[in-house]
Amino acid sequence: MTTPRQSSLEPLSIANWRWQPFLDHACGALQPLELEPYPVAPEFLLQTSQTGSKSKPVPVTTATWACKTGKLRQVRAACVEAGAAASVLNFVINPSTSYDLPFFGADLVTLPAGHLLALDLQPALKTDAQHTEAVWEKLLPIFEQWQQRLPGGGPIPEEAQPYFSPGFLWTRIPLGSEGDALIEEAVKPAFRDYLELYLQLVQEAEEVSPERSAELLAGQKRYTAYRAEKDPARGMLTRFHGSEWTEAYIHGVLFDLDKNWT
Ligand code: DBV
Repeated sequence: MTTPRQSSLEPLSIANWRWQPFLDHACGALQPLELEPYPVAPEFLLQTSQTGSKSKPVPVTTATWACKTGKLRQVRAACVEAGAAASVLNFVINPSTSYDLPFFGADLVTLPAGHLLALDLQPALKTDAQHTEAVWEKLLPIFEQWQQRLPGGGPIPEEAQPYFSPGFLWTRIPLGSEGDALIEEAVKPAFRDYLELYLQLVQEAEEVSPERSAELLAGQKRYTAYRAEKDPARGMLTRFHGSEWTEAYIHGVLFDLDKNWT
């Protein structure tokens, strides 16, 4: 059961959802900032459905937690709980283009075949040293510390390269108690460290010129268009909630920069 919420900022709690402690941690870490609700239509705040077979239906919950601050255009968590079929926390922070900041991206995905886990501070302008150097210098030691504890995630598409940092933590972990322990002992602290560094960068960030802001906006638009076009969750969400709802969610909530960039 998930209690309906009036606003994206109200606490989100999904029963038996594997990634709840990660969302709780992120919401807690954001609390010191002045959080405002981010407008999200009711059908995207909470959507329920069923998957599985007619004789063995599995309830599905997809819910959104979101907010904004003076420096962060949109902070949003897409949360999916579908029992053994899927459990997902996709958490993205989109900074305002008035600040030279990367995106925070986390994709924590549990499917019947295992866990797929991605964490990164993703650049809007990957080949621009002014945008990346200070971030990568601080991120790489954190990345190295946790990466050595985790199996590699395998190849990622060549076309995705412009959107990753060298601190892209990407792992696949089998289901079961050993995997659970690895998530607790390495993925959870990595998530905390990446988010802590990100929030430190946000705190230190100072406003940039309108010219710089225009460059950042162009980079953010490329990134967002890529993520919306290639969203690996499209198939799953379409199966759960239909194509019309899914396209409106992807373009209108998850990757909405084109619609809501002011
Ligand atoms: N991914 C999203 C959103 C999701 C989501 C909004 C609402 O961007 C879930 C949910 N990711 C999701 C699911 C899968 C993946 C896979 C359900 C499994 C798809 C499947 O196997 O059916 C990282 N996520 C992946 C993959 C990568 C990432 C590389 C594998 C893609 C593939 O095999 O085709 N997503 C990618 C990434 C970030 C991210 C780098 C940012 C850190 O969020």
